[in-house]
Amino acid sequence: MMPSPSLTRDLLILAELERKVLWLASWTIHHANHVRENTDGLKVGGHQASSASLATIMTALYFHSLRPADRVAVKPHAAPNFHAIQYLLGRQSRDKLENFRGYKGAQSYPSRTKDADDVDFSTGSVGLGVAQTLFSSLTQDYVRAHGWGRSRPEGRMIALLGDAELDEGNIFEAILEGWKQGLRNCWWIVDYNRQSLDAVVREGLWERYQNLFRNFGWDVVVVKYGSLQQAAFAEPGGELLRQWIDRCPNQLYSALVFQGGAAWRKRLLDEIGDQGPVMQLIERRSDKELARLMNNLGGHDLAAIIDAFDGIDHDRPVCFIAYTIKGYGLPFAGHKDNHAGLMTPAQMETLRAAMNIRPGQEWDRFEGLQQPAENIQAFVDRVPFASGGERRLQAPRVDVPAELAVTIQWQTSTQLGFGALLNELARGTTPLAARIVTASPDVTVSTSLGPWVNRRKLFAREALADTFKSERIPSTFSWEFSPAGQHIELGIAEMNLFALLSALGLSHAINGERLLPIGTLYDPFIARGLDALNYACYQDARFILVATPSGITLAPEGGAHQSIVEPLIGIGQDGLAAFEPAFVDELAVIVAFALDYIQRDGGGELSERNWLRDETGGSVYLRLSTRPIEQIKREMPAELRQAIVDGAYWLRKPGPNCQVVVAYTGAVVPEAIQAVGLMAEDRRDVGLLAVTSADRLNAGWTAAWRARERGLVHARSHIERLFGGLPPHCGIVSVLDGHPAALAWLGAVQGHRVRPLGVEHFGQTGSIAELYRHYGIDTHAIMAAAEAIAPGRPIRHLGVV
Ligand SMILES: Cc1ncc(C[n+]2csc(CCOP(=O)(O)OP(=O)(O)O)c2C)c(N)n1
Ligand SMILES: [Mg+2]
Repeated sequence: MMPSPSLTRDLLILAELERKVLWLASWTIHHANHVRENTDGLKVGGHQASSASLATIMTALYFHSLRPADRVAVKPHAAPNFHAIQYLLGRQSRDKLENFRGYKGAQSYPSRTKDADDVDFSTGSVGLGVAQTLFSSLTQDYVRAHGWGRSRPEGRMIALLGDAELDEGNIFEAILEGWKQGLRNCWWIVDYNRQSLDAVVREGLWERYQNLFRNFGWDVVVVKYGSLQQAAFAEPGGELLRQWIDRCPNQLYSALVFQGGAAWRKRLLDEIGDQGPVMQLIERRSDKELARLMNNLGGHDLAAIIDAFDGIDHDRPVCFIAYTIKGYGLPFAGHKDNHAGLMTPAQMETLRAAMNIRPGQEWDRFEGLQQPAENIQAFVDRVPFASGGERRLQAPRVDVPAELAVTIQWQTSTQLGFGALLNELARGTTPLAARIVTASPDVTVSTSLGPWVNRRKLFAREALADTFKSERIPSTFSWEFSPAGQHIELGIAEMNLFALLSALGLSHAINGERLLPIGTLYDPFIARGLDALNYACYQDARFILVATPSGITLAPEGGAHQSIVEPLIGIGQDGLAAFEPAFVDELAVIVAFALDYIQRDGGGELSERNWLRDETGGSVYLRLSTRPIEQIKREMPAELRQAIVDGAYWLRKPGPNCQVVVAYTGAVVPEAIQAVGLMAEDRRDVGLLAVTSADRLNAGWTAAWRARERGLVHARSHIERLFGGLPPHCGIVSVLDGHPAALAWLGAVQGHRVRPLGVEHFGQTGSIAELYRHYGIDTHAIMAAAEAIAPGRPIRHLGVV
């Protein structure tokens, strides 16, 4: 296809910009290694080869094809290109570029939270940013189907991905889910350089990908040959050249790219040079021209790429497989070891000369260009992508009442309580309920979301009736899909749940419409999607994660489903506030807090009350249980409410001569209460501490230390105030259905001895009583621990339980 005259004009400028992107990205990395002071003796990576591979495609995308509503996840190692492009667009500072990979400089991998140049989606852990675009597209559809955000045009969610990213399983889980959900407006552009970190990829992979994507309803566009190659194929003998290229193994092609023109000539003449006109085709070209021709793969040809992008006239998902050369335009192009390669100063000087850059003018936007600077600037000023103003959107906060209504059965579990709370919200007509969107990977009913879904329905762009209902077959659950539905049912892939929560949880910034996402899954399977959860937190997506059932308390449900490490994840995961309540009234307080907390975006100041980042907000993890527990009938004064949110309160306040404190979390509460009752006769002033959030309690404690070390001598955290009156000699027995380390630190708060009980091994099924006994978190274990840590007369009831 002949480009239009205006595109031909644009192509000249785009070619200049492409050179500029390649130069700036290469120089940025070089500068970090050879110019800026590097005190650590570490190589400041930067992946010049990996970045160069995408220079052409990214130039075409950002300076031609993207529209303001489009959102992009950039391959982690193409960060230098991204920063260079934003710099050329006037959206990145020279300062940040000069400080690439440095403290507060432009980030190694594009980061929504740490970069200042308008990153749409963070990337770094390969595969996750890619899936994120798919789920962002579903989120956009969800928002629009609910009648929100329609005044803005639909955006395309685009991933630029390395070919080896397709090795990550989460990509395939996402593709399958996308197919189920009717994915649209999603482009994945594969940088098909046929190299990963260590290796050159298998032959013919593109064909596998092509079949796979087509099977799931994607359009697949292979951009293999550049326009020089296409023109050469039309010359006499050209067809033979094309056939040779198609047959050439990846390794050999890469090796020849690295070796250059003379090597190409020798190889081509040896293999096809005796076949008439193709010899002339080769001989007509100098070594340099021949290398240029053979390097002119589709992914390095602006016209071919733009043609492919502009050729899409539908909203179905598209996978572009663009042939590229890793390290294109640089001395190590094609070399299989080039992933971490850095150009030497001498090589950089050669590149500088080729780019016409004078020493000292390396950062100049217009240095070395062949066209007048004002033409380039005028073009940049017209770039459609940059013409829409602020791309990071905002949405108002949705009001959350201080108290959520719920009817509490006298004996119930936190999981059922959660179902009842959502059911109550679903009955109302509040804006709060309207903005909630739930999701679950095939455990909707078994995590108690059923009543909510019955009322609020499942989401799909096309309505779909529940056949069981229309056939009048009795069923507890109505399974009706509609565009107004508020539950997204996923297949059993926890990675997808987290990727979806990450996308839903950024809707305020991406779509300008706030969603309050709640995802449910079984607690042990957090581990299945942990990297995606970490990724969601890293890019500051906001959601509530409800994990149930948990621990060994799920008893007969099966040893393989028991979770041990998750309370430590709750403590360790940045950006995630973890709670594990025992009673439903506590849960109601925590859910109300959580719905508000996930909407906060204030400054990073610590609250002087609990030394937590309560103004900044974050996401929330609720670890719940299926164990029915006798509830306490009580008032919920503001003070108790606050203590529950801060992480702990005295269920039984210790007296001045306290010998033992039992600190418990979650479903083991009956054992803790019983143990305290039974040892009351033999130990003085026993205290019972309900820990609703080991995470927040711990975070407040360490933050108060930091504040004191900065000179704020009066800083006191919540746990320090609670333990303030404890005599030094008392012992602490901590207990939870999870790893004991989650509460063991309590002993360090005031220097008390602590015996941490918890679960360190797993796998046995049985009744709760049998398992608590087996793993040592039952009443007996608590009392035995108390007797050992708080010596005194024998605890008489120890023999009874
Ligand atoms: C989950 C994960 N595992 C490993 C890595 C380390 N790593 C970074 S890039 C890379 C290979 C990338 O190859 P490809 O996607 O083809 O990109 P290219 O460098 O060829 O452009 C690996 C293994 C990572 N970033 N994330
Ligand atoms: Mg690759």
